[in-house]
Amino acid sequence: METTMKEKLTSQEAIDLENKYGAHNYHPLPVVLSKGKGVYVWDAEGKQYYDFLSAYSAVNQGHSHPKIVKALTDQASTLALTSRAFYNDVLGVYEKYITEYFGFDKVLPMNSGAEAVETALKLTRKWAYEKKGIAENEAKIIVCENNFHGRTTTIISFSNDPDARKNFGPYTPGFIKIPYNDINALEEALKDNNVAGFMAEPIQGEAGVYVPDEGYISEASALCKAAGVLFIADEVQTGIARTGKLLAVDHENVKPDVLILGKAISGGVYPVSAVLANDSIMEVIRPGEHGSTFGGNPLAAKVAIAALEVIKDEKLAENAEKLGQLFRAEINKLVDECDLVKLVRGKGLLNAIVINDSEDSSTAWDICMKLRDNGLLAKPTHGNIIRFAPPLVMNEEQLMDCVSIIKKTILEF
Ligand code: IF1
Repeated sequence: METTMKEKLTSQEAIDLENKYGAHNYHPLPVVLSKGKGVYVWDAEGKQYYDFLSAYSAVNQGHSHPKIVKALTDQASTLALTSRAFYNDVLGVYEKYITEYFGFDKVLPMNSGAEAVETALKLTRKWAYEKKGIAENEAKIIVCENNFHGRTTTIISFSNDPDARKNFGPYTPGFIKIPYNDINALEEALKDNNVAGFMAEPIQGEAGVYVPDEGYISEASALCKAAGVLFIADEVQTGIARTGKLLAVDHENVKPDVLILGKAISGGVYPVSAVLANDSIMEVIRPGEHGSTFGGNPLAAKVAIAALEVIKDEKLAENAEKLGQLFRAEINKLVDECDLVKLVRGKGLLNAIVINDSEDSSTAWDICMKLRDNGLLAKPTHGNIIRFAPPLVMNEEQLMDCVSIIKKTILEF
């Protein structure tokens, strides 16, 4: 079919275009979105849904938040991109703002979460050689099984998800995998003097919202400190108020040596990511040793300031904590009522339910299709787990409306 030039595509036309002209690197739920505002999205035919995925926690501030969009449009029509070949009058202001906001000496600005993870890995290795004295090319970084840190060749080199890894070799060496939430395994791995860092998600998102035992993060951080190893927290998904605190590590008052941020740092209107660390670590990177064309551009800087201001101004961490408690309490009633839902788990508004069916069953997908018909969008992570992560601007009435949609859908199943 010729590419339609008419104003509004139907959902089917949009799907057909993507199928024909786009790489098939995703299997989206069959719904075509064309508008978003706050907790709502609308499809191409104008049907309204609650967004219970928030673009994988990138839209914590709600879709198209007016203050963030204004920052985007104002800066875009002033100065969008200079590259770092020159200074600009916004980046330094942003760097001061974000380092004070999270309590670190310096920030290295990037664009995607994976780029920030790669930056943190390079920083840790360089720190190992130049500060810790590990022999060149011998540095090792400990990671957790069932991790998700992005999709670059190095990152998937330490993934144990066959879909993420298969036929993308040869793989980058220098990583040690240990079981998540197993402090003894970490203690054992830290005996290797060539270990430079330990990177972990404070809650494993993609693995199915695995919340580690109380104390795991603080004990891990303490073990790293004692071993002279950097603790690297990947808060790309759990950060920016999602779990009921500004950062998930704040639940245990842990300050990581290296903090990785992405997604909601921009409220979802522009790709922004960042790596924060203190001078003793960040100073190992010198001019010309790392960067990217768009890293730290004025547009990203302005958008990120606005997005982070919204988090504080609208007390979104507190709201996520309150609504998260309510959500899990309500869904636990459903767990008692029907055996299709095995359990609900999470922190703040990062939650997931485990469906009482085999990993390879289509039940979770089928439930998400019914949820879509009933006006709520969510998607399974692995197999039989459905992640529920609405924008943090949701109010109690909307949440209870969503709970009744979820209950109705599950009980109808
Ligand atoms: C996809 C998952 C979530 C992340 C953590 C780094 C990154 C991510 C903890 C990389 C990105 C995204 C990627 C997106 C779907 C989504 C996802 F399902 F893939 F795993 F959220 F759980 N660290 N997660 O969660 O950030 O480069 O994407 O900006 O690849 O399908 P990115």
